[in-house]
Order: sequence, then structure tokens, then C-alpha cells
Amino acid sequence: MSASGTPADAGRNAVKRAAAEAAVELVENGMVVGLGTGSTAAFALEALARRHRQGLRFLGIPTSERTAAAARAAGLPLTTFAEHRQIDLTIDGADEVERGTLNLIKGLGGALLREKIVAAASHRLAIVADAGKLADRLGTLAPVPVEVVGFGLEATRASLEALGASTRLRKAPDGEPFATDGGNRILDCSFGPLSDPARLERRIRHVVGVVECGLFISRADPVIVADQAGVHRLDS
Ligand code: ABF
Repeated sequence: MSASGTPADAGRNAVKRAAAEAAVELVENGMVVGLGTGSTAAFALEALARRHRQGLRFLGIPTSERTAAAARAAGLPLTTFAEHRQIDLTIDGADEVERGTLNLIKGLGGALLREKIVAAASHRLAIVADAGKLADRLGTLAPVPVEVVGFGLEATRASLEALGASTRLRKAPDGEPFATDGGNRILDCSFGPLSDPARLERRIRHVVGVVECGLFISRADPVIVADQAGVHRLDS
């Protein structure tokens, strides 16, 4: 039993760690590496710190303030888009992975805007997840997080509901509306299982007041999932 949890927690962490460590093996000397957010990406950060201590040299661009803090605490060298506009490889997590297409839902960790900016600048995006994130259709396991500007939020919310969503304003642990690193709000939008996630991403991003949405279409390459049987690399 892990110190902080049940045998099930220990098993889940072992699976996440295995997926994360497999992705870190893709990192080569001299790379600019996008550093993801979430518990699975945190295992990747641990493995990167270990390889850095063994002599691997790379520069990291974090996808959230909390990832930046964790990377600095681990002694990892960071850079910015001002220095490097191209990222060689990003390692990040996901909330849901659509079998066969590798389309994703991301953002339940609240970092979707910076994650998508980093993903868009990345030559490769390695997604790491436990196999429980796999679904036949996106929207089965998770809502679509949508980052919106606080001003006019209720009007933006009505527009998203007109697309067919039931929406929930994300709250922080203190009960106040959650604020992203960019100072925006998140509406978690439940549309049910999606038949055309690419079309829905376009429609959501077209809504005035929307900053970005957590549908990541045709960006993942590869998706590395792990389960009790081992690590599996999924290619579209
Ligand atoms: C991040 O990883 C987010 O996009 C997503 O919400 C989160 C998943 O976290 P975990 O790996 O802890 O399930 O990239």
C-alpha cells in the first residue's frame, strides 16, 4: 500500500508512471520539451529530472504555473517562446482519448489554453494516460472544458448551451469561480458522446467570448497508454 493511498491508488500510479516514463525515453539531448500538466505529466517530470541528473540536456516550456514551479523545484532548465518558437516534443496528459482517432479531451486540470498553445508549437505531442481514459467516443467520460472571458460570461454560456451543452461554471476549492493562469473562467460543457468532435471544436471556438476549448483534434502523436498488462503505443 502506498504511503498516501490504497492498493488501487498504488496500482493506478504505477500505470501512469509507466506511460510517462515511456514518453520520456523519446527525449533527446538538445531538445526543447513541452512540460505537461496533471498527475501523469508529473511522473514525466520526475523521469525528466532523473535523466537530467544523469546528463540529459534539454530546455523545458511549462504548460502551467504549477508545472513551472515543479520544474524549477526539480532543477530543470526552463525557456520561453521568446527564445524558442518551436518545441521538439511535448509530453502531456489527457482526460479522454478517442479510440482509433486519438482525438482528445483535455483541460480538467484547468491548463487547456497554455496546453493547446504549447501543443500547436510542438513538432510532436506525446500523450500519456492510463487506459481508463480510452473511450469509443469523446464526451463519454468527460465534459468539454471551455475557457471563456469573465466579461459577458452569461451571454457566452447561453451561446454554448444553444450548441447543445449543459454547462457548469468551474469552481475553485474555496467555492469561488476557478481562475485560469490567464485569469479567465472555465465552463465545463457536457454534450454527451460526440459524433463529430472536429466540427464541434470549430463551432465552440467560433462563439464570441470563448478563448479556447479542450477538444484536441488530430494533434496527438503518439498516445501512450498503460494498463496492468503493460505500456501500449497507439498511433492513429
Ligand atoms: C492535463 O492532464 C490536462 O489537460 C488534463 O486535464 C490532465 C489529466 O490529468 P491526469 O493525468 O492527472 O489524469 O494535460
